[in-house]
Amino acid sequence: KFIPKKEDRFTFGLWTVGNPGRDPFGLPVREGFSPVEAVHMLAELGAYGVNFHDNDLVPIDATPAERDRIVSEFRRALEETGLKVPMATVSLFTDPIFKDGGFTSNDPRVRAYAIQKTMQAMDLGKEFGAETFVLWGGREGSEVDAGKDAVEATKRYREAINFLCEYSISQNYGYKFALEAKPNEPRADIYMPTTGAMLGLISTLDHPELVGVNPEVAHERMAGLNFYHAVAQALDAGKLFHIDLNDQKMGRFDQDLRFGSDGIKEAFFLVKLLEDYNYQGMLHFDAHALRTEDRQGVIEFAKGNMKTYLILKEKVKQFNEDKEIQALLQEIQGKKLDLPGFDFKFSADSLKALKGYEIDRAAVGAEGINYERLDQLTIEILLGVR
Ligand code: GCO
Ligand code: MN
Ligand code: MN
Ligand code: MN
Repeated sequence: KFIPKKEDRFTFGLWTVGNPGRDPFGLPVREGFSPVEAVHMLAELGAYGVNFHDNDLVPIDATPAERDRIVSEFRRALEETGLKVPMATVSLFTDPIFKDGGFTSNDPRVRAYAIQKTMQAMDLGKEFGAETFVLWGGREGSEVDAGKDAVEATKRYREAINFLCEYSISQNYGYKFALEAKPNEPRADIYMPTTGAMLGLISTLDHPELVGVNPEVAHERMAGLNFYHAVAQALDAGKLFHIDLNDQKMGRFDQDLRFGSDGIKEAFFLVKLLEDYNYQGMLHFDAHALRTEDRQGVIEFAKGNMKTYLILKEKVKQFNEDKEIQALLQEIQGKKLDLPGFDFKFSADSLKALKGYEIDRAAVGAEGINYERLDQLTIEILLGVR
């Protein structure tokens, strides 16, 4: 039970299980899984695929011959295991040239290189059949607002994404782009810090239909926001192209914890949202094992992410089938309005009916809503006593 299968569409970044446990204060504590090792390990655990930044696979200074060798070894591992590469992305944050951003840098030389590097990462992703291209602008931000005009930065961001959409069209790549917001880290303040801000940017693009979002649990929570709500808005907009699952305590540094390891209730409602609304995209874990772990710990970490998702999925089923909960929900959500002609859409009839509406304000205001009982039942499901 709770054994992951390909149909569950679980994916991991090469950078997640490849993480050697380095942090700003300390050296690596383990050897991360190399790309080929990661493919074999994840396939054995029942994952569907792996995703990568260009430089997770091919080092930035690789010669063409090295690139070819790496690509062919990686391809062989994928063929041997049947693992897929559904998503590709680009590192516009590691190399010193990006210290003040890529697409939004003040320096046009850097901006041009960032776009060129992204095109090459798109080419690389396509060699492995990637369909989604994630753009995370980790360095697109500032510490010194005097130095960069934020309106200009927004324009440059748009210009770069427009260019990349045209490139994808010109090459017949058919990519869907997924923009990933984060409020801070590594910059003090990152532009377009929330999923909602990204949705706003998308509506100003030349090809909004090609671009959606890649929300991440940790990123919304670092900002103290409700991730479930952010994902709901993206779903409603038809823009949930990808999702980064992990966990995070609010107000901390970027922790990248195992999915469901901290905010179990919010994780439950997230899984409920994805399952109830039949999200068909990849379930991507963007997290890494604690720095206390060796390679066996990394395997435990990888298994744990998937298992917790599957357990929560079962809890969702239980919640949806629970008679008492459903009766309560019927009571809470099934209220009737007795106002013929009014349907919440503006029309002459609707308007006329609404103008004549009389409500017993005091009585409705005094009705209890029963959320305490509902929430307690939810907790009892999560704690396994129902
Ligand atoms: C982070 C981000 C990254 C991105 C990745 C994909 O906090 O570092 O979540 O892991 O998801 O770069 O573009
Ligand atoms: Mn992150
Ligand atoms: Mn991170
Ligand atoms: Mn991420």
